[in-house]
Amino acid sequence: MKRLLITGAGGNLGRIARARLGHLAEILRLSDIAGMGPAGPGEEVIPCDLGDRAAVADLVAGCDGILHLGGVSVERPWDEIQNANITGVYNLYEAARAHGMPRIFFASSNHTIGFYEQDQVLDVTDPMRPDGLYGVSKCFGEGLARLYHDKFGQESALIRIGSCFEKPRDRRMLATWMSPDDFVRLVECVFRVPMLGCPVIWGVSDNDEGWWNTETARLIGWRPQDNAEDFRAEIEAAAPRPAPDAPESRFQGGKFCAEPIHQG
Ligand code: NAI
Ligand code: 15L
Repeated sequence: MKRLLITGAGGNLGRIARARLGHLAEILRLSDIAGMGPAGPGEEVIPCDLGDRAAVADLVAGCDGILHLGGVSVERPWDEIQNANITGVYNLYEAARAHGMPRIFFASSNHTIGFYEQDQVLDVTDPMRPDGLYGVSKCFGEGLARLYHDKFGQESALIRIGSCFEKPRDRRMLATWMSPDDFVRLVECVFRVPMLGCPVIWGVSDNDEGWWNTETARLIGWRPQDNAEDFRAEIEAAAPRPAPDAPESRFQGGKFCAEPIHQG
């Protein structure tokens, strides 16, 4: 494609995408409210608050695909979540509708279902059980993406990311981890598959331990290859096992389930 927009380009996954996905487009258009440094060859750097409707419309104009990673990525006060993850996602989808409906990778989260217990295996069709305002905002994003698909034909991949870090950081992530390499391969599949539609896909590696039925990954030809089990000994040696009734042992969303409703 000619131009791929990466929102959240200054963040954890945005930096990985910038470094490793330049081959997907002639130009990477990088955007964030955080610092991104100067544009390199084949890059455009455009700071933009997702909550600014006119700026988001300009940002999306001329783009052939959108890797939407930008937004509040943890539990925070409502006003912050509302600006970036509610108004911001609406602004993005309206901008896409006005500018040729470029395909969207929507970074959803396991926190859409965080209150399921860890002994349950979920399908993407199971009812959402968000574990906080952040999780609710990702439920909203998935709902908006589906509305724009059903009403207008907008294609989106709704990727419920588990925990994407260089390595799993605790016992829960032995089940929720997605490696950066699998993330890169996932983004490639989303933008290369001829027909996408609007599937929900668990963003998780091929971990021995797992709570999610990952068969929808096959719809886009994505085969995760890494396995958090490789890090089990390291994780188990690093810290004692949490109590069985602690949120990180009990719920799929882990500690997010014990977060308060943060006030501004
Ligand atoms: P991050 O917090 O490192 O990056 C998000 C970026 O969005 C930040 O650079 C931030 O400045 C930017 N941002 C926040 N508010 C904004 C606004 N109003 N306008 C424009 N930009 C704004 O998060 P990370 O880890 O890179 O995650 C990327 C996406 O994937 C997020 O949407 C997150 O919710 C989602 N996700 C990530 C997971 C992970 O394990 N890394 C797990 C599940 C979901
Ligand atoms: C998320 O949705 C967050 O963005 C990320 O920072 C991690 O906390 C991840 O979920 C997780 O559940 O481990």
